[in-house]
Amino acid sequence: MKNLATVIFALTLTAFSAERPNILFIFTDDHALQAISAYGGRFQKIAPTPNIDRLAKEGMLFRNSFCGNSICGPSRASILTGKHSHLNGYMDNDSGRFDGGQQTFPKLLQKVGYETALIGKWHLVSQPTGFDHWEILPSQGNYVNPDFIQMDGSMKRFEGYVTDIVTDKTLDWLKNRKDKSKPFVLMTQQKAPHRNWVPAPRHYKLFDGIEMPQPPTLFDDYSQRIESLKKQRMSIAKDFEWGNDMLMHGKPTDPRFGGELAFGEYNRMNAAQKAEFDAAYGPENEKLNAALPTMSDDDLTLWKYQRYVKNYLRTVRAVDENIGRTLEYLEESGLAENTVVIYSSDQGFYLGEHGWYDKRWMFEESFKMPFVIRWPGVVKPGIEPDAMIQNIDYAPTFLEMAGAPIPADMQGKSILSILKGEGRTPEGWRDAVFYQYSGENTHRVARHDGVRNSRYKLMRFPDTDEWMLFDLNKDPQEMNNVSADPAYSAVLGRMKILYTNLKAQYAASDSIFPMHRNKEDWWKERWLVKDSEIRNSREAKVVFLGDSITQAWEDEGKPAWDKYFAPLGAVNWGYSGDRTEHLIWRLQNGNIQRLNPKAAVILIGTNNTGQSKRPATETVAAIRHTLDDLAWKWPDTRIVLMSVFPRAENAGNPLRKINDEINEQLKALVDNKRVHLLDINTEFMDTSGTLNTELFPDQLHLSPAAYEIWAEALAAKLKLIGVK
Ligand code: SGN
Ligand code: CA
Repeated sequence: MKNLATVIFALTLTAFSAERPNILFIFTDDHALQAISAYGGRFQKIAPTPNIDRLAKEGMLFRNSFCGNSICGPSRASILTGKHSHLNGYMDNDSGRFDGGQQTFPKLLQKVGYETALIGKWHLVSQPTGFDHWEILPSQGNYVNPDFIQMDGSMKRFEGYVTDIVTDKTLDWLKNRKDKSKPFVLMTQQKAPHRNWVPAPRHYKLFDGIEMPQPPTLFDDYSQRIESLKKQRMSIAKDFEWGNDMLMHGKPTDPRFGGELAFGEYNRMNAAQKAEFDAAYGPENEKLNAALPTMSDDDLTLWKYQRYVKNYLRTVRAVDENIGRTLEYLEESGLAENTVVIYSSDQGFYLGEHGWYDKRWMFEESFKMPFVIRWPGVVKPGIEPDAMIQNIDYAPTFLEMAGAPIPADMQGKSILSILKGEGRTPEGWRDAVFYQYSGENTHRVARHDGVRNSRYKLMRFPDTDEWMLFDLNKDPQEMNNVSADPAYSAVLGRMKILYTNLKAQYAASDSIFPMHRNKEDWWKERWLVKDSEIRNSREAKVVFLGDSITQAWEDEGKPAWDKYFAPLGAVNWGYSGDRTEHLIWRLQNGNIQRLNPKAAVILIGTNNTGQSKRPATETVAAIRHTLDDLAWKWPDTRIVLMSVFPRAENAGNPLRKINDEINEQLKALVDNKRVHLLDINTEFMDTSGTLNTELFPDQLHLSPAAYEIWAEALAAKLKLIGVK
């Protein structure tokens, strides 16, 4: 039987190879739709993108293409896995690291005989997996004379401009493929047009003397929306650096420049490159320096806007030219016919809308991703489908293109039926998309999640417990939050239901979305004190992470703590009332990452159960996320995962049962190497499961005697796993 299956599989493969398409995924960083002329917008005539436009004309262009989390790493992780951030584990760039052991579409394509390659920006911290060939930029990469990490881990520098070099490498790979009988998937991923926008020398003077049109919201005052909007640090007026962002260097005379300027990319240039740069930018910089003393703040903002978008669009020009080169090669080589070409970017971007640069917000400009696809003979040219698609759809789409099965745990949907069906939205296709940005220090954008359908957008800001609702038909610029407008109360109600439903559908939950409790004074106080204490606890061997039951090692548990754990310099990181999302927030913020403990003891989850009866699966997913997070933060730390303690006197109590379910599921998270389980629950009850109320006086918290029992068992466990 097994042999027959193998034969059939091999036959299928051979049959496939003839027709299965190659996939060329051309992907950039931060390319806004409004900077692609095929999408229209204000730069259409001034800064056209003829080669991307050509792809659109010969293929399909999706206007309703969205990101699930508008930043780099998370978008890329969702593309590779077909899953939203909370399931692939890469929630933010600050603390994320891609778990390359997980299922990804390149690995699945390898299994069905595809050759896989990735060249350019990666930004997922861990090394690529699932690629037969890769050559990547370290982290964000550089525009000027970039370095590339090689497959053996070494770093090589290449002279020239990054966008050209990534394309050279792409074409080289295509030309020199070893086994040309195999179909391929090639991801060619540009740094451009990411900050700091340094153009190719041939484009330094492009757009000189041209006045770039402004968005109507350049001087947005953020009225009619929540206060959080004012707190971001991505404002053209206030947050640009004169050196790195405005491309100035040296020591300009006017004090408003703030002294010596840092311009990192300039420092990478050789003498000839510097001379060429200075010849191009020098005169205009001098002019600004001279004019500055009499310029108003608004005039200065306008100057910055002009410089910013020109440089941004110059970097786009190089992207577009290189796409032209690539398309030409596909034709020359005869590959064009059987190669699907996709153009996309990890998220959109603000080009002055709302006064901003950068992304992160669920507003249209950064929520949207360009998505243009050409597939000769399959995709009917010139069509713009209406369907709402998202980056989680790419993986299942590529798999279906290749005739590979789509694993059930991928959350995206293949768009193949849209591609083959002349762009019509298939029956039962989604009518709304989900978004979640879990916060980062960079640019101080408040964490938020939300949903958008074809007409409305609902955003929730958990830190301030606020909502925003926009009517996109009447207010496409999203200037007027109507969540408190009585005329929209029914819409708000419906959108909140949609929000709850989509979250459930994607197994996203409050349990896993980082959350602080700074509104509660005692909590904030404890956070500040504990976080500063940590700086003096570098030697701590054991860290206890949890809720009130952990916190109370400071009270009921103190005698036991002093005896067993104080000698280890243990740190108590318990916060009364905390749920999993609070622990996730605490691990994402502050100084905790600086510790390097031998062991961490985790007891969390009973408040997910007790405060809102959340299902066990949700709580366990959050605990799993915490364990993954710690695998990255503290790779050498042993984890003692405590089974959640029993609650309520009676074994049949519904809350007790949820905790029992949690404990059952926790077993699957344990490998007995890094993560160890300690379950001492039987110590606290009789054989019928009735809780001993002398040990648990309020049927939830422990008495001093119970702490003594826990301490003894835990100390033994720590010893067993080598922590002394
Ligand atoms: C850098 C940029 C930020 C940008 C992040 C994330 N600063 O930190 O402006 O938001 O990357 O971008 S820079 O001056 O170093 O360029 S992302 O595309 O990787 O998500
Ligand atoms: Ca990006």
